[in-house]
Amino acid sequence: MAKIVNSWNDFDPLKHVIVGRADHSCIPPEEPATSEKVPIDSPMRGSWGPRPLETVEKANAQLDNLVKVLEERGVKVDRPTPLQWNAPVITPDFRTDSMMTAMPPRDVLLTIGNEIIEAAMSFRCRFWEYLAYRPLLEEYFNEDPEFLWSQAPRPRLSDASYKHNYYDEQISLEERLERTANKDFVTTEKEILFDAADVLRLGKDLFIQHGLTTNRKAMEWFKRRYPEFRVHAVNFPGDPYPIHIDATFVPLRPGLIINNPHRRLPDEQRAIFEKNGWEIVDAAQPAHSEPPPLCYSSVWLSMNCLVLDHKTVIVEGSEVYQQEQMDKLGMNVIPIDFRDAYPFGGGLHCATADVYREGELQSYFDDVDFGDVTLV
Ligand code: DAV
Repeated sequence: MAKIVNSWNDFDPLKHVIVGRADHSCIPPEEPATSEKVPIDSPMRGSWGPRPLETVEKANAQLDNLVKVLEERGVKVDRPTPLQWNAPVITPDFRTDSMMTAMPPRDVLLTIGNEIIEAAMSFRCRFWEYLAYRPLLEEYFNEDPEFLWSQAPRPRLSDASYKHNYYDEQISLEERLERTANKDFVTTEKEILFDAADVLRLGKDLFIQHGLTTNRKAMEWFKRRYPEFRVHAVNFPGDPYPIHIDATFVPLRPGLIINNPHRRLPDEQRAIFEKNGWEIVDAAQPAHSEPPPLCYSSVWLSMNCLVLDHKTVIVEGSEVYQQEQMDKLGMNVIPIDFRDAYPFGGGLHCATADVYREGELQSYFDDVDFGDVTLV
């Protein structure tokens, strides 16, 4: 029987990956978690339901092209089985009137070595999203005797999981930034909540962003669940909507990370990297001043790249400044048009989830005298 699942970081040679699908995607109705993420002046506010079919088709065409490029380079690609997302979610604790998508597998599935964990996501509309990946996980389980299939404790997502009246009036950008700096987010600490895309895996160290989609209790869970790992809470004060670490802090190879210049890692946390010989460089400016229509994410999807190995990276086709910077940093860049997929849940990193990367578990941070600042 084959070894199918193995991945300890985002940069070792990629051999097997899941690429999302946009079919049946919906804009979910407002709920305590999502109303905080959708900017107040976005046309997505107040309108929900199935996304226009022509936008689904365009996104799927770009996702299919990504699959083709990966397969041409010898990467095996699997695809999820989307549900009919235009249906309510009803549990003993809440009701919401539609689900969302199977476009960003990165949010749902966290691969740590030979384990894939179904995340404890905070959006009610994403409560059943992991079901789209079940056919694949069943297959991996049947074929790979070492594959560990896990699910984080299922959150109940009752009203107790959210702060209420958190944004009952339009709040200013300054106030949002202040809340980020004060680590004041919409989710409470009632239960364990995290999106997989908030977890940056660097071998034995997990850097987890505390933000709108991941709380401190999740970090405590990681710490107890993986005692052999070092778990670090990181926070990026310049981000008014801190959701997912992969348009903020993106490793390209051992020793090199690009950091969103508007969301710099605080100095005391930077020191950990510098002390261990890592270079953190400001990412290039995005080529666009606005995200595409009906998109949740910011223009910083420019840095949401998919690293294929220590020298090769896929970058969005129109992001010329990011491509140029990657080139200067010694990476071979494969440009791929992907903006039509952005509205469905993000960029090239979001749209994928690791199944197999070559390489073993390594410790990249041997100077482990981190002080108190980042340890949970
Ligand atoms: O900058 O809007 C997007 C990350 C999506 N996974 C941003 C973060």
